[in-house]
Amino acid sequence: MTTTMTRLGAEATIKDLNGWSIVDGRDAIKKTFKFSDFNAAFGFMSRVALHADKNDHHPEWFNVYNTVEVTLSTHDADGVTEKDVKLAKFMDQLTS
Ligand code: HBI
Repeated sequence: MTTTMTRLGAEATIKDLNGWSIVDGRDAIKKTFKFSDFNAAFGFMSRVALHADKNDHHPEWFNVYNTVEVTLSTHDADGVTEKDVKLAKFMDQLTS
């Protein structure tokens, strides 16, 4: 399966997603995930990490205990692409 590298723009993208917002001053999207504890947060990160590496598309993220702050952008395109949408949807599915 091929994935387009066309920049979609963060604004257009979040309409299609659940709870994501635009990063200030950057063509990127972000979402803060909250879990019951560190174990649940790290479980989520582990699942996402394996998926991300398989697809060669990786999140920027920051974890403290039960909170994972995620930023998605396609570095090679310097903006939000279909790859970010797919990864965001994967994360939303894991947490829905
Ligand atoms: N992850 N978010 C993101 N954006 C990229 O452009 C990217 C990536 N992971 C790997 C990757 N690109 C590779 O194609 C190389 O650029 C290392």
